[in-house]
Amino acid sequence: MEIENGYKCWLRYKNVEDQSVLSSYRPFCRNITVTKTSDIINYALDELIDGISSMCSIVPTVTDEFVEEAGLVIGTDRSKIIDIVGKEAFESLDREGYMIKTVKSKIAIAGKSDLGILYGVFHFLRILQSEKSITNLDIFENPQNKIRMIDHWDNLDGTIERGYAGNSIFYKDNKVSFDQRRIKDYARLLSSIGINAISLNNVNVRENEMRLITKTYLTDVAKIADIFRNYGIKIFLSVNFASPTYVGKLLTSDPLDFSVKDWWKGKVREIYEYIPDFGGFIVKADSEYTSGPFAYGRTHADGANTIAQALGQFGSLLIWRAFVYKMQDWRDRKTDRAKAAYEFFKPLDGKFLDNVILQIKNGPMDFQVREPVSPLFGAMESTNQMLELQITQEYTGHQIDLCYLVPQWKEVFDFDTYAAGRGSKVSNVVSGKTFKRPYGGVAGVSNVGDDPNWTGHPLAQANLYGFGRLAWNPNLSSEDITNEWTKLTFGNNPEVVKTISEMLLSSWRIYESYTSPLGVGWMVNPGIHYGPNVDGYEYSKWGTYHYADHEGIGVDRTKATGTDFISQYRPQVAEIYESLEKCPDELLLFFHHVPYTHRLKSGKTIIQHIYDSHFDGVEKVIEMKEKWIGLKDHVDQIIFNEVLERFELQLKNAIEWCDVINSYFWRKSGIKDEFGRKIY
Ligand code: GCV
Repeated sequence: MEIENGYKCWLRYKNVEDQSVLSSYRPFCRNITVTKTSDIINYALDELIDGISSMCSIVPTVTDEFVEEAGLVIGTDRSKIIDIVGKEAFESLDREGYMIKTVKSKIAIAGKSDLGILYGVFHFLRILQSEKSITNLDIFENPQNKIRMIDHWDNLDGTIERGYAGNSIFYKDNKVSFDQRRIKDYARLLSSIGINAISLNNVNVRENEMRLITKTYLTDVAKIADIFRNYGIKIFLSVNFASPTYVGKLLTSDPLDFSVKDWWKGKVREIYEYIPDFGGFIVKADSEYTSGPFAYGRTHADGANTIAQALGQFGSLLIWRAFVYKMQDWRDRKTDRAKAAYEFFKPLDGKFLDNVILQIKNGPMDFQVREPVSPLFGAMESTNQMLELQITQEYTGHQIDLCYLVPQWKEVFDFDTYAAGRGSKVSNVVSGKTFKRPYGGVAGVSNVGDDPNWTGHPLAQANLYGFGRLAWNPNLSSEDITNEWTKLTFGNNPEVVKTISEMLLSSWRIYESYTSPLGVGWMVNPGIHYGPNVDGYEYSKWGTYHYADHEGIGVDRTKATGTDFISQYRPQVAEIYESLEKCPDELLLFFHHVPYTHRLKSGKTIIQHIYDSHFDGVEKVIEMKEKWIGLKDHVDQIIFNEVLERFELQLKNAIEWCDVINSYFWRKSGIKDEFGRKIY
């Protein structure tokens, strides 16, 4: 028997166990008619044949002619397919959309493009893996976001910034170095969840990585692009704003200098000789010591537009990050880092070229366990926007602690910005719908490395899966995505599916409960961002403070008495956050400085909430661990052991957090725990 170590993730294609389901599948799966060929369709066909052979133990025959017998029909353009799925519906498919429809003894998988077929095939295989009925399929899918992207923070030396699953799968020893099969499997995994873009290197583009856009490296980068192309995934590269100086040896990188403009144009032309469908660049400028337009007295629009113009020659895109803020003095109580992105970018609305997309992190600070949604969403009516999420668990447990982020991301997508009246959800703003923008989408910072199971913690695969599914359709529910992933990965045993799904769905709140309380954030060990250190960032330059003293805690960001960050939101939202009564408990300390005796909506005081939630978090981790132990006979051994090991580490971490946080606040406040539990 093959030993499962997690490498196949959700594409395991295990035998269909239910015999009646199996016999209903076989007639449909015996023949495949494919009406068109292309590289992408051939890869889709390979996947379909592999999947069917392995799940249904039959090898389908493939023809390019319509046959009378039952079977699958896949293709884009021929009238017979359109007859099956219906002309009207077919016409309303987008370029990447697809339909799957059962009509009598045939199932058609139809799309307007090869890519639609590929996505349709993966969807069909998902149905078989979940052992659902296929006798009456009527599926119509268009992606909600044009760009569905994975951002790697990989460095050429093979390390990964904020990587928790081994080294890079693309680079080693300052060379492009990869295992073809592995990259192909990665492309399959990504394409199966609808990802269509990937950025191959860290947004912190240091000296070595600057050379990725030179001849020395482009031949190899092009080889990676060749693999991803077959799965409909375009390659992007992060570039340093000062490349004209460092790479081009120009005297300046001033974006308004003609030699600089020409340099970018020439560079883009050169890249296109290697990668004819190159997606574009990502730029992190003037942020955390990276170079940028400020050095030349220029705005971010000046900076972005020069590079975008060069990319525009080929219709490709510039993704410009809004994560811009300045270092500060902790004594300065007026400056508020949360305000920075809005202050820099809002005045530039309407000044960016049409192929520039502003990539905005979900929160105004930095991927904390809990923070509000960035007010920049919805503030830039005339600018393309993209949401940036962090799949890799920098502040959320390093892929040691279980922290399934889909519920957090759902809250972000569903957040109402009120930018164009009620119902202007972040999902609609970033898809381009709200302001009718040509481009938009979602990017996730990758959690993948060269660990045999890709993500280190086997259950962290669910974050990658969930990210892709939400990028395709942010309206999917957390529960549906979670059940789906669990079934594809662990099979259809209802007890197993229930236990693992519940574990995943509760894990973010559990992680939140034993780490920093009520949205205050940042009580982590500086640099590594794992484990408790309440004052680790309190007297630093990073703008990340909690202001705890003997009376109270929290950052006053109100208009009335604080930094007035709250005014960056539309009035309907600002009014809620400004009010102590209306502000949601879980964000209270992000927006308000309150005494420890302040009562939350839950009826508890702040201090008692801190004690209770931390003790409770530890209990919950113990429960999760026990539940996992209960699955021993139903989960592959390697995976079982790896998860168990991590639960043991998570428990240690939770206890450490609980004891450090509770002791700190007991010592600061002098207020006892109502239940007299052990605090140090
Ligand atoms: C790539 C945070 C992380 C950095 C990261 C940065 C960013 O500050 O700690 O490692 O740098 O975000 O998103 O640019």
